[in-house]
Amino acid sequence: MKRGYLITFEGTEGVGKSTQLGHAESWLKSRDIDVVVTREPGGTPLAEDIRELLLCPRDESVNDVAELLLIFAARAQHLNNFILPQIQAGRWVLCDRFTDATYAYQGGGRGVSHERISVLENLVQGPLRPDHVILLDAPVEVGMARAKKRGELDRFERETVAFFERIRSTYLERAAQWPERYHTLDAAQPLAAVSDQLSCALQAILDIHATEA
Ligand code: Z5A
Repeated sequence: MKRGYLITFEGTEGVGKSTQLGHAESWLKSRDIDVVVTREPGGTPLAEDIRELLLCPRDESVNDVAELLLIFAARAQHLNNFILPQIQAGRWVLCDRFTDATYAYQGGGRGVSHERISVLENLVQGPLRPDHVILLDAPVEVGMARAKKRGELDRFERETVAFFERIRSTYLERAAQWPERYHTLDAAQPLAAVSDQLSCALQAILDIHATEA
């Protein structure tokens, strides 16, 4: 059986990843593609428990390496118990965030070295990397304003504008480094216009894989 693909959705907070992931799911399903949707941190019961630990605001300061290890612990569980079996069964996995988020948040945001992240990436994932990354890019203030409308902020959402600016820059640097893998959308546009951009990106992805056996 032909293997499936891993398509991840990335961006700073509130840019519309979850919303557009729903659009991608419907768009692909309407073209008879077997799709499953998941998220990080999370995606299995244990990984969702780790997500709670990571997002919950707390008085104790969280050490950067402890945060990094928790993220990769959740990823190891999610990858082996969910993502890989789905890809091997021929399904397309749409994942709300993956390791590009670690480079952006823990690397760009917290200042953990990319070399250190890369060691864990290789340990947990071996050679696996997302086949495609949909990057929703918008000025930080736009996403923050959208996220704030939802009420209670999690531990990451309480960070400063400067923190999210570093994250956005890291994503854009990575998109420039791997243009064949990254599809960057202007997420500051109205919802329907972003969905139109996403449909074009998905068509391009379908065209890329149409010729594969
Ligand atoms: N994290 C990490 O540090 N390291 C890692 O390796 C990983 C994650 C994997 C949880 O992620 C946190 O984990 C995340 C980074 C960290 N924290 N932060 N910040 P998450 O994905 O669950 O949390 P999030 O980034 O904050 O996602 P979000 O808040 O759910 O935002 P979103 O999915 O991008 O946006 P949305 O929910 O689709 O839309 C937000 C609102 O805007 C909503 O009301 C929409 O209706 C509205 N919206 C969406 N698009 C538009 C447009 N185009 N116009 C107007 N309004 C819009």
